[in-house]
Amino acid sequence: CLCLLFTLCGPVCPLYAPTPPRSAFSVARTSTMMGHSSRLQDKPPLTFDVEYVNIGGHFNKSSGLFTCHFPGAYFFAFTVGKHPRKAVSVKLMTGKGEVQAIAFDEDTSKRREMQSQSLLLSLHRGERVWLYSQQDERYAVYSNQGRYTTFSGFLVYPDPEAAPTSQDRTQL
Ligand SMILES: [Ca+2]
Repeated sequence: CLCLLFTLCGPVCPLYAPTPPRSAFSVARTSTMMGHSSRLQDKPPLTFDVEYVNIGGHFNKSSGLFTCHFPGAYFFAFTVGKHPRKAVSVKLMTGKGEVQAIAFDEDTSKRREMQSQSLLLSLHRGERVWLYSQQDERYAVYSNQGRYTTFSGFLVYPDPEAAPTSQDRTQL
């Protein structure tokens, strides 16, 4: 009987351990995205078509948006391909369009190359994270079935208030 077990071991009983927050994604693109100049001021997210992992379902590959469900410290990493004769400029964006980091290569040679970036970010609930590729004809993100372009992120440490407090556990 669980009631008896709980009486015996109380809140330290492993049967009553709360499920830790889980949030992790890893996605790839299998096609190139060419930049296009636009008079619009919007900065559309880079989208993806391959999903390796999407634990919690917090990343939407069609929209390119990650939405934080558990406040805490998150690790993000992305690698982008440079298209022949184009430059590459991809920014990691949060919130209302704040730039957090950039992967950049101004080289417009015919070479294909790759650039990457990684960082930890402290996110609040509902905050969004996405990649923005410079919308200009001089820029492109290269990829193909070899999956040059990937984006990954995961929760490292949830904020203390996101986890049940010892008081919450006592009330179980
Ligand atoms: Ca280069």
